[in-house]
Amino acid sequence: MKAFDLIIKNGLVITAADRYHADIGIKDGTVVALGQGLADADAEQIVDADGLWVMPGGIDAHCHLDQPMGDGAVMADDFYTGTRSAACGGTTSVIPFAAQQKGQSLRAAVDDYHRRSDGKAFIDYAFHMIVTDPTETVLKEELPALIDEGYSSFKIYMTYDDLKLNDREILNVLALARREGAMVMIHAENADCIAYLTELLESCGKTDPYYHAESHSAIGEREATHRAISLAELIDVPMLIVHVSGREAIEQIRWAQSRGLRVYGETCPQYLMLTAEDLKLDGFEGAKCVCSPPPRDEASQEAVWQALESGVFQVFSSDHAPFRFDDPRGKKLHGDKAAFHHIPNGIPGLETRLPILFSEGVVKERIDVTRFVALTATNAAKIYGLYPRKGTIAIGSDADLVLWDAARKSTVRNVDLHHDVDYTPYEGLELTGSPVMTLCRGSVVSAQGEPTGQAGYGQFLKCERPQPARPRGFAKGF
Ligand code: DUC
Ligand code: ZN
Ligand code: ZN
Repeated sequence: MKAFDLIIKNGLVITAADRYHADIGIKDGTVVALGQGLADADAEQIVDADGLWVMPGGIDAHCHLDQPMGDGAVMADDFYTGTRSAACGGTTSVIPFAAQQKGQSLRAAVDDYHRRSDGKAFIDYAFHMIVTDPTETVLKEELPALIDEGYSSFKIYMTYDDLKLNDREILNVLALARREGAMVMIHAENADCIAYLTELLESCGKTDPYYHAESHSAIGEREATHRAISLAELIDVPMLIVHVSGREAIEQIRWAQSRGLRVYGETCPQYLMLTAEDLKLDGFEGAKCVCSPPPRDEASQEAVWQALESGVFQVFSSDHAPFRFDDPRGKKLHGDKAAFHHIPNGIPGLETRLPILFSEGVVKERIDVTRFVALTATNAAKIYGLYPRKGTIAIGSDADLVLWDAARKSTVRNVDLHHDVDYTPYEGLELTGSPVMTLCRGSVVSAQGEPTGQAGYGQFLKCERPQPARPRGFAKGF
């Protein structure tokens, strides 16, 4: 028997810490050797990566697949099309959400999500939970048991009537997370600010998609971000603020971090590439860019770049929330003249996440490639308890790799993507750099931008209690 199933030869290996030329020896899906001049004769198969960059496969730590919506809208992507698309974009693990409906047990939500994912994924996956109903049973029994079983992160909401928690409920959930060592993600927008502005805009007849952006104000996002941070400080528990859209919220996170709080931040491609002006596209077309929080303005885009560069943000996710545009179960759920607040929220982005950050960030020299790796893979693995199995290239880690052509030019076209959404907000965007081959546990799941893997290959990943979820230890009495 040969020492390796596969050697990836001659590539430039890049991790969040280093870059060096090396061959990678893979056995049983795991990296077992890193060195120069590994012998061809020792491997069943050779891939020559000469001229290519070899990076950890992406981890998309925030995406929505086949998530039941409750209002009649249906997500365009399930685990089959979603993970296929992710693989073609260089991603090897995804962490979507098992969402609890109010009144539902969390266990039932997780079981349902396993049924939805079972046998469908091209790449590996874990679950975050969405906690909408933190009853005594959920807090005292279900969450501790589920965290033990490998669901060590959950998202809570400060807005949306069917999802939001009040401050007291948030405190209860944070205290539980502190006791159990789980990571809390929070959607920080002020629900009453949104409701007030929505009513005001509607009463003036301002109902076009663009007014979604006005109703979800940066001030409301800032207030909620500050409040979330304060609640986490009170309990002394780390927290990750998801999908941060711009300057105001960034200032709050930077302030928290400068005071030594374990507050982490995530942003997404839409906050770099889109502005509120994109919601003004002709007719109903602006609905294609309706997501929450909404894209802001150019100054905010710049602030997001600076926060990526300076380390305010640890995680760069897609927040892929896929709704078809021309579909009565998608963006046109309430017709093509629907008021902005009836448009399903979210945009696609699983496949374009890495290429956009690489092209706009690394090629344009806004961020260094090691930070690119940290933002797209390593930090998510650490923050969600998957490291070092995932998110790096090291002896003993899963052979989750993306071979990258740093010079290849391409243009984003929806027809070339592998999700099941009928548009991309980035149509026509010119990119430099793209994935040439993606391997999940040593198996090639996409090549030259096309899927080569198999549904059902992807495995469910149990997440450990993350190190970054540890409290600082100063709170008394909890
Ligand atoms: N929050 C998300 O995380 N995704 C889509 C819409 C939303 O409000
Ligand atoms: Zn959200
Ligand atoms: Zn989301």
